Amino acid sequence: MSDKKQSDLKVEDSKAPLAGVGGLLIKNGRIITADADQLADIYIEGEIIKTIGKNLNVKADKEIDAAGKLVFPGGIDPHVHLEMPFMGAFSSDNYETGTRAALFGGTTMVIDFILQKQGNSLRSALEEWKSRSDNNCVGDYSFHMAVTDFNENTKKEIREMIEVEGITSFKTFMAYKGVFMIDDRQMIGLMNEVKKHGGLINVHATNGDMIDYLIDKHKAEGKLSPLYHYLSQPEITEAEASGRFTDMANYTGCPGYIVHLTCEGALNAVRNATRRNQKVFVETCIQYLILDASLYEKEDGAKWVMSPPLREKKDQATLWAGINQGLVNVVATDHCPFNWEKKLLGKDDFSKIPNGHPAIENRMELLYSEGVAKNKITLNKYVEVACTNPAKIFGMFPQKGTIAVGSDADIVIFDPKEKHTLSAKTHHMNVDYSGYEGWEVTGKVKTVLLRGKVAIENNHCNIDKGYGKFIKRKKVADKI
Ligand code: DUC
Ligand code: ZN
Ligand code: ZN
Repeated sequence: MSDKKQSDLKVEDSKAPLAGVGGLLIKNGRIITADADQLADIYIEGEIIKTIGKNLNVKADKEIDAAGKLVFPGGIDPHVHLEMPFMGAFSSDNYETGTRAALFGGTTMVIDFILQKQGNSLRSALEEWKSRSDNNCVGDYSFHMAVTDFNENTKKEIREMIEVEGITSFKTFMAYKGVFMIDDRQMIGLMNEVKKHGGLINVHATNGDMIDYLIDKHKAEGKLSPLYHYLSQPEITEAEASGRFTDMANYTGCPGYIVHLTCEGALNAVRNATRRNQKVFVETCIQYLILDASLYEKEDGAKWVMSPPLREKKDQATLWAGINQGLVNVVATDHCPFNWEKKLLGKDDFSKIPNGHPAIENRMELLYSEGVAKNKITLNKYVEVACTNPAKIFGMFPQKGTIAVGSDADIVIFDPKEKHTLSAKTHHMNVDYSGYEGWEVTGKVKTVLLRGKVAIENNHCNIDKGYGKFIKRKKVADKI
């Protein structure tokens, strides 16, 4: 263990006079941030971290002994879909069950997606989403705004979303034609407007026309099983769109963020773009790092039908390497659960299977177990991609995403040795299967604090819906 990197851990002198009274003290933990690793105590007053130091002299109301444990900033999952209307169903976790499950898994904040309806305003979409989320979240949350119809009216709403609502990132789809997809002309217009006001464009970067062609072809040939969902979205569809998106972002000078990047071809497109010193961030999701397309040949392959689909082992290797090269900046989930009954809507036709898979609760533990415990990434890198980079990229740092004096006391106490098994029988997500049933995991989230409150303790959630706060975000980071 290193004791020397301390750049964002401000550590007080242990012989200092009384550092606080009341409040909550976490003692003897091994505190990990994106760039530090330190044995120290954390003293919290109200919602905020007041002091960090060795052997703090504090008379606290409550003490938690974290000896032998890792202490991380609360996880931030910037890609979730809660209670989202999609493909004939609503995703099965609502704002209460989804944010609670997230907390059980060490994620204290999520960013969900509002979807504009084509022909309607961004404002009306925001109101619709607020009607489901207001006062219903257990954990903290924010929204990205998906622009599915960029026109003169939408254009006027961009500034207001950023300046007034604190919604600074705008999602675009290069696929799902007729529902969510915008064409390149709209993309360029939106990029210019978003850039002008200091925002960021998120993109689902796959070539919708190529995919629609392949779906129709497979269906005409009677190829209808979940395997053909995968075969309708080959790597080239993602590589092409990722390259086109980064070219358009470079041309307009707008910062970009590619969501759920899955494969070598797409990452190579970004690698090229970064040679132009362009600001383009990359997110992958936990499933693309650890699951592969062989699952589509199973009888229950619909469980893993998501877009983009799972890929090959060589793509997993590329993504792990991309994390270590600093090309992949974030590990999220694209949590979008549907109960098995809904997945069966596509039992005779893969194109009718609601796309999405549940992972909001599993991300932090799986990334630790498969990444850190198997020596693929360091502890600091783990915190960087799961907590700190999402906060920086989406304009919440250092309020969120780190353990530092003055930051929100969003903290995870983690036992790196405890082994357990993932199962739908024990998870807290509102979905009747697990994509990781029987998966043996090393490392367990034990205690979670959200803005100073002990939210999760002894496998119990102590806070109710309504505690979760909407976080207004600042303009996007210039660099991370
Ligand atoms: N992909 C999914 O799998 N689900 C929700 C939306 C998306 O793009
Ligand atoms: Zn997507
Ligand atoms: Zn998504």
